[in-house]
Amino acid sequence: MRFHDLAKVELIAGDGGGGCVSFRREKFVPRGGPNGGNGGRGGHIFARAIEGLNTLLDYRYRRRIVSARGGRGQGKNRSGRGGEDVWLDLPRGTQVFDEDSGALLADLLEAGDEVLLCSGGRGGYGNTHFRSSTHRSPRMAQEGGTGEVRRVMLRLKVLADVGLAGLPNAGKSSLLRVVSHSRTKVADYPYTTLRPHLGLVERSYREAVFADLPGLVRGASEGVGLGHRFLAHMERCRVLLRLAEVREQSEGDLAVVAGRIVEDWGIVGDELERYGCGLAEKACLLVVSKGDLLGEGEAEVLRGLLGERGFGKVWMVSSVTGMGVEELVEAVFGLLGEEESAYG
Ligand SMILES: Nc1nc2c(ncn2[C@@H]2O[C@H](COP(=O)(O)OP(=O)(O)O)[C@@H](O)[C@H]2O)c(=O)[nH]1
Ligand SMILES: [Mg+2]
Repeated sequence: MRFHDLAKVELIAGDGGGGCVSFRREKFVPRGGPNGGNGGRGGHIFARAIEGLNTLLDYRYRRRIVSARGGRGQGKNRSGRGGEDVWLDLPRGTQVFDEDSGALLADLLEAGDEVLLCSGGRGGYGNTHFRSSTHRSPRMAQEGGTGEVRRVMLRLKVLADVGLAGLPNAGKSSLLRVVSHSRTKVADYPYTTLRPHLGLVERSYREAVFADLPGLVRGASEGVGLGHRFLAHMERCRVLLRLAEVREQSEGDLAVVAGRIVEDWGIVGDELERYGCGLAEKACLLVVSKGDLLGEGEAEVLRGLLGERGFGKVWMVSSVTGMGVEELVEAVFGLLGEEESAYG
């Protein structure tokens, strides 16, 4: 389920500082010329995508963001200080919409992508600016401009509808290949390292994007290997499939097979839980892969054994024979439908 992928924020850029009215005062110069400096510009408000953020949670609590005013101009032609700019740091994949018009202002895909959302007001001219041959002692200065105000909606795009989570060799890539027939329609996600493989899964009029995310290992949530990146990607999937394989080395002892499956699911589940960010609460299906390695009738026995251990609802599939694959896809579409109606 999507937890923190929407936030609304009001942005108020600082006003510009006013210009100054001032005249030189020097010995022997009875009436000096104007020397009022210009006001400083108000701070701008920018947004940028940075590495290492995964949610918009921060912006749920920062409803209003304000940048500083520009300083007033001063005598001796000193300009006012510029107001400091403010940067909104956002996760990659955040879209910024103007809340009132609904227009997409920016799609911040890569770390470093940035956009100016609100301009600070311009600084007002000091009276020096208004001097001319006919107007040698202007007593006027300009007010600073008003900073822009804008309400924006931030939305973190989901990476994929369905994420495949499992230890290396669990059969994730193979499953992605058999469920998706039209991979070419899905562009590679523009992340530089640890690129998830995406597959478009189409069944009659419905479609969903599945992501095969390599890199889950024990300790991933502590940042072992690329695990942390993997989990960050997972967070941006709506439904997870937790895969565990039927291991060939188990020599046909189904109790051992069941034990290993439960253990593998557990490792994956532990990492999801330790990572936090709502990963453990996401809609999740438990999948047993490589079901073709089971002999005649063994699938049912294994199902029974898993049931005894408290895993009553499992999907048994084979990417080799196609066993159980369509039932799994059906179940996934069912979950996605529920999730959509719950979150509008
Ligand atoms: N017998 C059998 N082998 C499979 C199945 N799915 C994957 N494999 C094999 O298991 C190994 C790992 O599969 P892969 O999809 O690359 O796993 P991943 O590391 O989770 O992506 C490969 O040698 C696959 O050929 C399956 O359904 N049945
Ligand atoms: Mg793989």
